[in-house]
Amino acid sequence: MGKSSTIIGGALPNIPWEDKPAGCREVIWRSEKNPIILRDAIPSSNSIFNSAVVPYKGKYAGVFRCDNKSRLQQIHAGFSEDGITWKINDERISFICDDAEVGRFEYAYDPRVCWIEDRYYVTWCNGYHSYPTIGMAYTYDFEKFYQMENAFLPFNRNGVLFPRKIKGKYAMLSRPSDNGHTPFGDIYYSESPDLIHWGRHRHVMSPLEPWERTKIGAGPIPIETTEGWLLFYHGVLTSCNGFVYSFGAALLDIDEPWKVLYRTRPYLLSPQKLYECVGDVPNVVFPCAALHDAPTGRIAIYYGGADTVICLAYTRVDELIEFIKANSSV
Ligand code: BMA
Repeated sequence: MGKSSTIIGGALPNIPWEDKPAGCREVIWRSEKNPIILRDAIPSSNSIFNSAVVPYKGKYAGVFRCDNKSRLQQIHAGFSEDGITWKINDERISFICDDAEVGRFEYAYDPRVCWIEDRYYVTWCNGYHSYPTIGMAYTYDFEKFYQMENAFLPFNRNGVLFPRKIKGKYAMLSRPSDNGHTPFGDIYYSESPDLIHWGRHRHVMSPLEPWERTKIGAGPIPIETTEGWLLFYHGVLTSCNGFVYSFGAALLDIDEPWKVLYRTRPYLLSPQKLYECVGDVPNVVFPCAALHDAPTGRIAIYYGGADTVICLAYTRVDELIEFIKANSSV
């Protein structure tokens, strides 16, 4: 066997964790506590799913997709001692923005949160003149959020920042799309000197295997490892009964992340449990965040189930990377 792979990053000793159940043959296993956040966790919500959590002051904070009872898509801040039991604000995030044209709220969904240098950045799918694009904001405390320029023109979704500059530039993955349920979609890479102006766009990857044949999109913030950037991404199959959302993983080159080194031929997790198969949109697992503990290689993945609830799954970096390499389609 080769050298074991490790995460490049800090320690998170209080990461949510459950050991792999005896007899489990999968490289990723679900929490016994799933779903960890129910659809009605706050009084105003129809559903809470596809959300992002990060370590914050020795505890956890997050930005949650809470569709309200008029089915408006909104994002809310939340806090947790342990990453499992959450207190989510009942009011949506009210962004501070000095440009009324950018700050005009229409809808917001599928947030990601990324610590870069000295603050947390939030990216999300942001309604701009009725069309989806990548909204951006930063916060220091999850109380005040300062809205920045939209990163791209419509139509775009699944904007995911890298946690550090790459060759002196900030970097983001995104998925150009359309105004509907988008029956296509590749992942692209863009860079920026200032997190405002984005360019030097590069193609990263297209759908390949049957489970992801319709479209793919980046999930959690990529995790830096000794083997490259570890990216979890969702892939969509169009069945005779509609879309099926699963997720897999890829390893991207550290300095030129548009170069895919390996990616999983089989999915890592597909909708199979009741809370993934039954809900407002059946048959969806949609990861938006992953916590990691470098010294032990433990990874906790947060994903939405059936566009209704939030779930947790676990893996270990060395086992996962060995699996990706041994089961790669590139
Ligand atoms: C996508 C996004 C996701 C959602 C998925 C399945 O287009 O809207 O938020 O989980 O569809 O409905």
